[in-house]
Amino acid sequence: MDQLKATDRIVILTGAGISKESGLDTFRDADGIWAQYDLEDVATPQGFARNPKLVQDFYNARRRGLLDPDVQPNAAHAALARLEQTWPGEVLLVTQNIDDLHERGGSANLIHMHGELLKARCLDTGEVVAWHDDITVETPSPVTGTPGRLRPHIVWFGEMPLEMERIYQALATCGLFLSIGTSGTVYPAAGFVQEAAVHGAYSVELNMEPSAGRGLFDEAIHAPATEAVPAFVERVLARAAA
Ligand code: BJW
Repeated sequence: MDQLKATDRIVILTGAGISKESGLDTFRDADGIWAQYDLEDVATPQGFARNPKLVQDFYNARRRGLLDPDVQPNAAHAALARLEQTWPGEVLLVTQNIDDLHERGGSANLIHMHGELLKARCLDTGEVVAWHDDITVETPSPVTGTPGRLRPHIVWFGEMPLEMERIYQALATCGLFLSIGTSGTVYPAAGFVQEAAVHGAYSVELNMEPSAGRGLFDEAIHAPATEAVPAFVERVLARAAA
């Protein structure tokens, strides 16, 4: 990391592991979401077409979980907001998470590449609206008034993640790439480290355990996010002061 300059852009990819200590489940840990649900049923367009009620109920439960007052941003979310606010160069946070804990933690320059749980999308117009309530198979779209034409604003398997052009532009021009709390198994996010590295970025993984892409990073720190991220952010900010 010795080459990192204070004017360099930093790109950070986060995954479910960063929100685990806030009380939200990851996907692929032993107690994770995919141990309870078949992803083909709840996270694909085909699953939604087969059984919309099952999919709406799955996201209704997760939306209610996110809105639980006990679920709050943790020290890792706060540290990334401090980095964005203090680092002289640009800090772009790209999250795979559909929760809003980064925003609540104070981050502003943020892309939700897999969508947002507190938004819904009209199936007829594509319009995206803020949404905090349950959605049933009869809920009218607030855009057209047609019942049953509203889906969670989530990117499912086989669908194109959001804002990819902006993400790849940032990856091609960053000096530091961080990957935090993600297993590195879902593409295209799992390939971001190679994209950044090929353009000369220094890359660091911060995760509880070695990810699928561990060998692709220049450095790895394996510890809970609430410990590893604040300490690493202080290390980066020390470079701005140097
Ligand atoms: C801690 C911790 C603590 C725990 N501190 N750490 C074959 C090869 C390559 C690609 C493909 C392929 N076949 C299909 C594909 C493409 C497919 C894909 O990647 N599949 C793979 C499974 C193989 N990808 C897609 O379809 C994507 N779209 C796409 O590629 O578009 C192009 C295209 C379009 C059209 C046609 C064809 C191509 C879309 C992917 C959508 C992902 N959606 C989900 C669900 C929706 C959101 C939701 O419901 O929440 O997004 S899946 C799920 O996985 C979710 C997550 O965002 C995503 C990543 O998971 P994440 O965040 O990494 O969580 P975990 O649980 O896996 O890992 C957590 C980590 O944290 C662990 O390592 C823990 O150790 C750690 N941890 N506690 C720090 N306290």
